[in-house]
Amino acid sequence: MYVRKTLRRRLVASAFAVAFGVGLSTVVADPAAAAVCTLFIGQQTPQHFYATSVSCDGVLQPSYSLWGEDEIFDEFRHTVINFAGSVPRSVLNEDDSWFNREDDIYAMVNGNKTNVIHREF
Ligand SMILES: [Ca+2]
Ligand SMILES: [Ca+2]
Ligand SMILES: [Ca+2]
Repeated sequence: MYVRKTLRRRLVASAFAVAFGVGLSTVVADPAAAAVCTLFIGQQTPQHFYATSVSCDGVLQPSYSLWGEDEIFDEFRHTVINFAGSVPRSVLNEDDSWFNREDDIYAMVNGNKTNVIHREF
């Protein structure tokens, strides 16, 4: 009785693992979910603006949101629409305390997170 129960549990577990494995590979195969997105931030202009842009799989994105990465909660900073990626320094200067001045900026686009740029803006 006990042996039979254990066997049944094992069968259920392995069936679940197979189903889960198939589910995972389906997600990975979906090109929309697996887009590789890259954030670019240019140099500061004399007016203290920075050009930002995001490309996913080589395609420039018209809109995305900019976030500051932090220890507990990441900070939402700005939404870019219509390729208007020029943002004032204050948007990117997400950490400005005496013990931490370095900023950690990434973008989100269609649920995809870009690289994080660590710089003092
Ligand atoms: Ca930060
Ligand atoms: Ca911050
Ligand atoms: Ca800063």
